[in-house]
Amino acid sequence: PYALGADSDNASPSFDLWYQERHNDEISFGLHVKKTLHSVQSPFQRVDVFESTGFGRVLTLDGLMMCSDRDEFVYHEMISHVPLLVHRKPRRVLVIGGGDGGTLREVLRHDCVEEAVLCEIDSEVVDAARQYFPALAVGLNHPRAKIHIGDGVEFVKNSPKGEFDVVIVDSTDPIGPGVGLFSGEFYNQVKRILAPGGIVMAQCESPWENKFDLAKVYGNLKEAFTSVYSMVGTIPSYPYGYWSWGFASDVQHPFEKIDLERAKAIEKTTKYYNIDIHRGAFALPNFLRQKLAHV
Ligand code: AAT
Repeated sequence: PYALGADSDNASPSFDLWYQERHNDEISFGLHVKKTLHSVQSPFQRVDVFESTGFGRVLTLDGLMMCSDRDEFVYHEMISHVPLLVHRKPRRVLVIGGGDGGTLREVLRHDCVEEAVLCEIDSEVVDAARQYFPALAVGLNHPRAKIHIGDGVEFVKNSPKGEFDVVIVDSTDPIGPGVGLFSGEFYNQVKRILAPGGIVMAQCESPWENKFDLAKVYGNLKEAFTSVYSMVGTIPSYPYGYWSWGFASDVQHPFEKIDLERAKAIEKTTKYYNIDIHRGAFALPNFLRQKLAHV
């Protein structure tokens, strides 16, 4: 009848503990917390895991939502399958960030990928995923995955020219350790380590967030690559529920030549991605077209 306490299995959402992500000084998103599971301060950020009644287990970094059991599939499928199904034959893939393992899990569904290298700055994220997110950590434990703990900016700078077919920037927001992963200088280095025909796919925040300069980040991508496209998708637990990613390449169009044979096999295993979604994800509303008009 009364509040049972946040650690109780049948906690009532009317009472107890709530998590709130403050997107800015005006807008926030909240979840009822069933149980807090983990909280550590790493040298880079605060890492928390909790069980929510609405979205299952949740990973936050410095209090910001990174992934939830319920909707992580949208982000991880789109950031991975779109570039991998446009590239003719992706053999070597680099994931920067993504320490939860979700992107690796999707990348390694592609049998043509011989090795997927992950460069995550914070080992505490990898450890938390292994302990609390077994469905994501399958990617980290995959025999064709190679985990490197270090700064993605340095890793890219030190990688040989033409080393990767696809680079996926699965990074945090452009604050804290993630800042360098949105700069033009970084994207130029990414271009250097891509083999001919290479593609970069980068997490690019919500088009609704006016405090984040989307045109600047897409502009930085455009400094390095001849064709840059914005892709959008719906992720309920991320700010505004509406997300964008940047697809950049010197030669590839993001959906005119999808490898349909491989895509048909992949779409049998996915919960969000399918060939229609792939094509439709590049259809942008006018307010976003306008934001990117000068890119
Ligand atoms: N897979 C979806 C979750 C993320 S996590 C992004 C990861 O990038 C984090 O684990 C963070 O530690 C790592 N990271 C941040 N900066 C660097 C860096 N310089 N080098 C390598 N890894 C880094 C993405 C969330 C999307 C944003 C949601 N608001």
